[in-house]
Amino acid sequence: MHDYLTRFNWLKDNYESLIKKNNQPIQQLSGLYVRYSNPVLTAAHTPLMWRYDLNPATNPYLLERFGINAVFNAGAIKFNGKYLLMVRVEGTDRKSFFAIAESPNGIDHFRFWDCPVLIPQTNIPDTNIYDMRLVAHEDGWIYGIFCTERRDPSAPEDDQSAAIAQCGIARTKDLRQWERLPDLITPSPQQRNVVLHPEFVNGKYAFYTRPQDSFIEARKGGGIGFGLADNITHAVIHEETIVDKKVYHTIYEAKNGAGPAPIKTKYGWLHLAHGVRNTASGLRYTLYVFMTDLNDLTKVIHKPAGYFIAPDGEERTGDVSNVVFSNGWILDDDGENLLIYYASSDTRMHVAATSLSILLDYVLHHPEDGYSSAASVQTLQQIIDNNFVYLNQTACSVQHTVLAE
Ligand code: M1P
Repeated sequence: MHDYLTRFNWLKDNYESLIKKNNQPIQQLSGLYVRYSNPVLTAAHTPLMWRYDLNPATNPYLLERFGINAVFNAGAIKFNGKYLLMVRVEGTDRKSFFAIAESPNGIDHFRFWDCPVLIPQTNIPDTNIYDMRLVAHEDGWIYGIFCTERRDPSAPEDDQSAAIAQCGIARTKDLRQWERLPDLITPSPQQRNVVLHPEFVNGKYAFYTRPQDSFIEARKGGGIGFGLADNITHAVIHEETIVDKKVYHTIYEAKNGAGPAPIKTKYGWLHLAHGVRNTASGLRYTLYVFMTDLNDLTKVIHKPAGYFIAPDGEERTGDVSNVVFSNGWILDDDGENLLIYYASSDTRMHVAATSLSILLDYVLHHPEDGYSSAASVQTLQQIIDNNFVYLNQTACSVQHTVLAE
């Protein structure tokens, strides 16, 4: 009993000091956002009540009875004045489930609600559910759009990894009781990273999709798609239009996917997405930003070149290394402060803080990709020339010409 109590107090003290840790901003060279010194959520943030049977009669050694492997890819929403993350919690058994953690300021002191979220099943039970996008739709519901994964029924017995990913839909008014709706039906054999648009479009529900032919690779599919469904209780998309496609030798050459639901601004809809490229050490996931037209949601009108957030420092390593992934952001009530929640390497959650003004400046003014080295040099030279002019000196390119003569 003495050992039990010592261990219990040690666990409790460690847990409380982790939750109470203050997060410090870290300025970034880019000026686009600030990172924070600590992840906002890790596996160690999950309540002791989940991981341990606290009864010394049945767990005298106070061993973990339920292992949590990782906490990542969270949907986000501000609700009743609190910043909520609906997190993908992954057990050591590899199954994911959803749980909500709450913070008073969105930056630190996130604490999980007592119980995980129970998402009802459809008549084809999910094997694994993950990556929820929380969307407050103008119809008055809060939707949870997530990935549901089941074993591919056509796979031979010796293939135990072939899976089919589809889009699950649940809705709630209070984030506690969830109603499950039938899965989204689309022309694509696999769907992941589906996001509901927050407004009706021509009286219909609009979705961003990611058509793909196989479970991991986009192959002939890929790109961020867009489609309309007549209703949400039996959501069917008959036609997917590609809004933002894969492109050779970019950060989204292998595949890409929508992040959180886009934010409406006076210039257009602001999107955060992830792009995936191939490297010798495997896939690299980074985040990028683009804007679509207010009247034509399938038209990209601004798209800065390259990534907005890439894995940095400890973010680079984890269960699936070299990955940043985001499916949640919160634009605060002032319409200006913007918190971007992103996971690193399928392991932990972080926050990056910025403002809508900065993000708009970025999306409107950061140079676009010219899709070649020569075009990049031209873009760079233009910036240098402008700087020389601004600094009241002869433009660099002119100097070069003069020197060469
Ligand atoms: O492992 C990296 C990510 O891989 C998937 O994303 P995508 O479908 O774009 O490849 C998802 O499983 C995601 O959860 C995961 O973080």
